[in-house]
Amino acid sequence: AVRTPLIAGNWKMNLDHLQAVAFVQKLHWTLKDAKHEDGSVEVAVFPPFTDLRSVQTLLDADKIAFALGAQDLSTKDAGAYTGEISGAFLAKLDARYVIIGHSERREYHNESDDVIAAKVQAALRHGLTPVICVGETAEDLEKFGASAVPVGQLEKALEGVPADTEIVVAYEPVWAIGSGQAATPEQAQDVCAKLRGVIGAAMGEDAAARTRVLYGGSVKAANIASFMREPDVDGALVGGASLVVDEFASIIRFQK
Ligand code: G2H
Repeated sequence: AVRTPLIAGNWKMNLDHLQAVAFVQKLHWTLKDAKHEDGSVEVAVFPPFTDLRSVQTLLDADKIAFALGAQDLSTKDAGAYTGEISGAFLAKLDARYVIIGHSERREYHNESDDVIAAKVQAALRHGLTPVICVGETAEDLEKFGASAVPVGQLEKALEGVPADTEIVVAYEPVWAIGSGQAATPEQAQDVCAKLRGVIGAAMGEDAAARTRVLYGGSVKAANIASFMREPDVDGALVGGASLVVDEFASIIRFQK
């Protein structure tokens, strides 16, 4: 199956709405005539909630071919849930994607596999494509090896997800996040292939063949090509390097 590579910029809690608009404009101009324009690479940005409206307005007004995503959503659709953001709100702002189960949510907000599975269902109710993040900590790696924890996390997240659903999976080893110490391409390939196996078991072989599995964790311009050469790595979820226009543009322009 031919899978369009996805380069996704997870801004985390960076760039206020004015900075966000300036950043997206600059990235767009830096990438003029780049291959995302012809659809051979998909680019997505994941700003903080408070930036979504301004970024969406800019993408729409200037016909910029970046997809928009949010970094989280509520398990609930509406109601007395102070501080929560509904998938319905995100869908109305033309968000196409939503990150679910990022290790920072799992760690700092105690998100369990059950909460993450409920968020996946919430995203699907509103037509959003979940970007489901899984990955092992350094301690898990030592105790169980690289794949057991992410495989278990993905099995839980995919419970009850119909075969024809569009999802994206991101393998982000926690020890590689923001550390400057990326996984090796071989490590990423090994776990991404196993995660594709989980998708196959949960949703069938067609879904496994068409679903994009990303690598994330200290991706930068200097290492993107080595990951993209691996057969089961279909793109990257980029944190720190997605905040620097030239660096992120170079990642988008990767050559295998
Ligand atoms: C992993 C990644 C983006 P960074 O969290 O989701 O961040 O590229 O800064 O390691």
